[in-house]
Formats: sequence, structure tokens, C-alpha cells
Amino acid sequence: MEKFSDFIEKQVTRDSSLNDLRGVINALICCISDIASETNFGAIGGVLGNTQTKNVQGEIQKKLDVKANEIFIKNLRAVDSIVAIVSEENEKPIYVNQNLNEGYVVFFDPLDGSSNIDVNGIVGSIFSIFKINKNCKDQLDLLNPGSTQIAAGYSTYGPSTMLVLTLSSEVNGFTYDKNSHNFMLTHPNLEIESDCSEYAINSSNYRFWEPPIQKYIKECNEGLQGSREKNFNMRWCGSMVADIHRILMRGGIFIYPKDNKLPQRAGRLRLMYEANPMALIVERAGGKASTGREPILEVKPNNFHQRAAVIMGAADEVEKIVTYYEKFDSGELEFDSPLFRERSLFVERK
Ligand code: AHM
Ligand code: MG
Repeated sequence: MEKFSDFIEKQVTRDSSLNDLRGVINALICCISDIASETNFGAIGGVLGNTQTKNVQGEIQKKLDVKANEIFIKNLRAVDSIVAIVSEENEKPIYVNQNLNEGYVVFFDPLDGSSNIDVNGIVGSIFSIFKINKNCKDQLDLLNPGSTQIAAGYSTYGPSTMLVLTLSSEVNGFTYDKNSHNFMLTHPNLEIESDCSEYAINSSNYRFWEPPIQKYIKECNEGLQGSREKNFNMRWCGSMVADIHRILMRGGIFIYPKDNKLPQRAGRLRLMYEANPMALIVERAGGKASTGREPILEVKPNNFHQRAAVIMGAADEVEKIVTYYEKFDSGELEFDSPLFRERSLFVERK
């Protein structure tokens, strides 16, 4: 089994542009092993439960959210080639080496799925790396579409700690060996099958979804007797990293759509810290990632914390949902739903 350090050497030999990125990747590896050790201690480490503080999203932070964020900031601040880092937990970017003419910008969600912490469920970290080539005067220069990411990855802190990383066209999975403190290449060249019979969605929001998603899930649930003529299974971890990881391991589709629970939001998940990096990983593994109305990687960001609808995984299933959105938006009657009729709760009153 190949050690992460040997894997990186080989990658750099193949593509010398990755040489500069090594410092960033090594710092991220340190973040992941440090956070893994904090999460492993659980109640013994006194890290469970809430703090008294809210993050920029107005959510009460867990103690581990704060700790994981501090670990990311400390490790990434020490990297000479980083221009700025941007955390889901902080309102504004943190400049590291603002005067570089060329360097990296790292976006991260230090602890995704943090509602799982107190029940010893799977949590993870997500990161997205961009390269910027000009002297960055304006904060908004740091915001670029996901298609320009040069690398992305996530970790899972579950029964074992794993890192899934895309640096080039491949997606590779590594498992952390606690004894040697090495990440080992255990899952080379991950690929997502184009069809599937498993979906992940928070079904309790059914009544708030738009008709294309209601139609898709209804058809899945009709199983063998319905138009899909096969049975589907459903899994939902409440942790995007865990749900996407399962899809990379055995296929499926993950959906967190735009809904009418909070109609002013484009979705629940954040574009820069969650949707973009996972979309890059999924697409490089042969899957697809869409908001339903456009590819996630083409969304033009205008705000560090903006939300996005997320539909990603098995390519054929994502495409099917995209066609449902196209038909819905062009006014086809088959999508007529009580939720969206004239007297519906969601139609703006004059
Ligand atoms: P977080 O970054 O604050 O943990 O929130 C993101 C998480 C995702 O991991 C997960 O898919 C989603 O929120 C779960 O939302 P829900 O509360 O609808 O189950
Ligand atoms: Mg998150």
C-alpha cells in the first residue's frame, strides 16, 4: 500500500505544477490528523456540546466546530504560498500573504455535519483550493466559479479517518494509519457508476420541495411497480461528507434542493465550502453535479457564504432531474402540484 508522501512524489513527477501545492496539501493533512485526534477523544476530551457563540450563518457553534476551525487556521497560516483562507465559520477571508503575485486560496468547512458530533456520528472536513495570479486587492477577487478549482478534498472522521482528494483528473482515497501517522492509498481512482438505486435526501422536507424533486422521489418510492421499474433504497446521514463518501464507495445520488421552507435561500448548503469541492470530486469521479438549473461548477459566486441547491452523484440520475427542472420551468402540466397552485402558500400574495 502506497504512503501519501510517495503518492505525492509520483504526482509531482507526472505534473510539476503540483510541486508548489505540496505545502498546502501537507498543511491540510496536518489539519485532518489533528481534528481526527480531537474527535476521537469524544466526551473524554471535553469537546462535546455547544459554545455560547454563533457563527456568521447565525448558527450556534459546537465546541468542535470552533476547535476544528482554529486547527485549520493555525496550520494554513504557516504556509508561504497561501494568499488567503476562507472558512465557513468566519465572516471574512483571512489574509495570510496578501502581497503574493501568485498563490493559493483555500476555502474550508472545518467540521461538516456537526449536528452529528454529540451522537458520535460521522463528521468530516471539506476543502477547496484555487490559484490566483494577480495581486489580490479586492476581497471579491478571491471568489471564482468552482470550475476553476485546482484541487479539492474531504476527510471523514468515522470508524476510520479517511481523506478523499482530487489533485488532477483522478480521485483517490486514503485511510489514516494511527500507528504510523501516515495516510495510505487504500482507494485508488474512485469512480461513480452512472446509474444507481439509492438516494440521499432529507425527506422530512418533502412538502417544501419544488415539483421536479417531488416527482423524482415519488417515482423512486413507487419502486418496481412504478415508472422506474426498480426498487430504490434511501440513506441519510445528516452529514454531507458521509453521504457523498457512501456514493463514492457504492454509488447513489445526493440531493439537497432549493425548497420553500426558506424561499429566499438558493439552498441549504454553502457553495464555496460544500457544493463546489464536492462537485469537483464527484465530476472527476465520473458523476454529475447540478443545482437542477445549472452545473454547480458554473455558478458565479458573489458572496462568500452564499447557498446553492445540490444534486450530485450518478450521472444518469442527475441528468434525469435536470430534465424535470427544464420541463417544470417551461410550464409543462405534468408538474402541476397543489403546493404551487394559485392559492398555494408559496405564491406571493398581492
Ligand atoms: P453544517 O456544515 O453546519 O454541519 O451543515 C451542513 C449539513 C450537511 O452536512 C448535511 O447534508 C446537512 O447540513 C443536513 O441538514 P439537515 O439539517 O436538513 O439534515
Ligand atoms: Mg458543512
